[in-house]
Parts: sequence; C-alpha cells; structure tokens
Amino acid sequence: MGPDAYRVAGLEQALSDLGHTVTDIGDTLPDEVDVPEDTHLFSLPECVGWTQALSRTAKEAAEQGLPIFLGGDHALSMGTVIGMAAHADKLGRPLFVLWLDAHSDFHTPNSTDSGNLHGTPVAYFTGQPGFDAFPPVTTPIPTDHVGMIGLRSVDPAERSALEKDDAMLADMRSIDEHGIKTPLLAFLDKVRAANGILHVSLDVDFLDPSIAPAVGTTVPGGATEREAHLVMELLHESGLVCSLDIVELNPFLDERGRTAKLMVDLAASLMGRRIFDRPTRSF
Ligand code: 5AB
Ligand code: MN
Ligand code: MN
Ligand code: MN
Repeated sequence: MGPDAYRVAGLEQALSDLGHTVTDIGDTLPDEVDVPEDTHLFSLPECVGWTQALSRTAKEAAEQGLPIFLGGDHALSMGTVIGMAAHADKLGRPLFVLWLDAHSDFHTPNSTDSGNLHGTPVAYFTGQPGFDAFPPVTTPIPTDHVGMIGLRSVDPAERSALEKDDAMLADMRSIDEHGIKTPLLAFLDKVRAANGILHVSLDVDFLDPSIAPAVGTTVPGGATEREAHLVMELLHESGLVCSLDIVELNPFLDERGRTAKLMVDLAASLMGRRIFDRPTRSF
C-alpha cells in the first residue's frame, strides 16, 4: 500500500507542477520463480521474484527518464539497484548509491538475525556472498561507490563487515558535529570526479520518528525536516541523480498521511522544487 499512499499524497501532481512529464507505470508484479521457502528468511521466493521483476522494470524505466520507485519494503532496492547498475553499464558510467537510512542494510542471508530481507539489499548489490537464491549480481557496486547518511542502528555483524570495506559512512553523531552537507558534498564530489551517476535510496526511517511515524523500524534521533530537504536540494543542484527509491512507508502507521506527504515533498525537492515554492498546508 505504500505506492498508493504516495499517489494519494499527490506525488504525480507535485512533480508535474515542477514542469516534469510524469508517467505512472503502475504497480510492478513479482515474477513467478521456482525457489523454495526458507525457514529463516521471510518471504524468500517473493523477494527473489520481486528482485527479478524490479531489475527489469528499472532498466527499462531508466531508458525513458528518471525512475522513482515507490515502496514498500526496502528489499525493493535489490532489484532497482541492479537494474540501474545495468543501465549505468550500458551508458559506460559507474553507478554510485546514496543510502539515506537509520540502518546500513548490510546483512547477508547468513548474518541476519531477524530474517528480514529489507536488512540485506546493500550487501546484495555490492556482491557479498550468501545470496545464492537471488539473481546473480553481474555488475556489483563497489563498496567505495556507496555512501550512507543517517546511520544510528547498525548490528554488530554489519559493523564488522562495513569496517572491512570502504563505504562512506556518516552517522547521526557526525551529522550533529559537522552538519549534513559535509559528507553529502564530499560524496557528490566523488561521483562527479568519476563521471558517475547516482541512485538515491530514501528509507522513511532516515527521518526522525517525530516527523515520520509511518515506518515499522523507527529509531529516535533521525534527520530533521530541514536536514532532509537540504539533502534533496543539494542532490537536485548536483545534477547527478539518475533514480530514486522512496521506501519503507507503512500507511497503517501514519497520522493523517503526514509521512506520505513529507516523502512526497522530499521527492519534489529532489526534482527541483525550491524552498519558497513549498505549499502551505491547511488542515
Ligand atoms: B530497513 C535490523 N538490522 O536486520 C534487521 O528498515 C533492522 O530497510 C533492519 O533499514 C531494518 O532486522 C531494515 C535489526
Ligand atoms: Mn521493511
Ligand atoms: Mn531503515
Ligand atoms: Mn532500509
């Protein structure tokens, strides 16, 4: 229901008001796959089917414009990122991924305690071992092409795996000390220097739960509304963004659609809405 909540919150209108031509290609359906259920991992066959379908959808959509993927569980990014990696490969440019999330989502099927695959997409698309049931990752994203901003809940197994790698990690502590634009601009410089293109994955729980309650995995101490908008505004100005996931919205947990509206506003900032053009909301 996440995608429908974004539709109701006016995503299409917000983007067309900015002068964009918007095509809603509707809900993607998972492929039928022959993968057995797993006793530890939740909905493994469905996730494999989604990954397969979404990677194809992403690659096709990227040829038409700038795709915005609406979810739903963050496992969605397993498909969207490998599809975008194939697109980037075709362009002959490297793909970078900006992960805006309280969590690093760097578990493998072997390291996850919860068995929730939404905690695994970054490990999958960077080519970590253990994803044998999934489509093979033909163009893995090197870990130094991954930047994470907003971290404040990283499990021990993820932490030791990340310590061995060279992803850019900006936790909330460093954001408090240095401001959110410091790691972001450094990462964007890196993308630009490599002539790369950038996929952005925005998890609702990047935001502080007081402004974005509609997510099943809240962690206090998240990004403020202005920090999040500043990120989106700087991303727009960079001209480097090729695609966006807006994920983890659970409309059942929302309060009068406020989280869905905030996510729509953030997508609008990324797509060029300037600060003076933000709508006044009267209830
Ligand atoms: B989300 C946790 N690390 O693996 C796990 O919301 C949480 O997509 C994962 O970032 C959160 O279950 C996944 C405890
Ligand atoms: Mn989830
Ligand atoms: Mn998260
Ligand atoms: Mn996530």
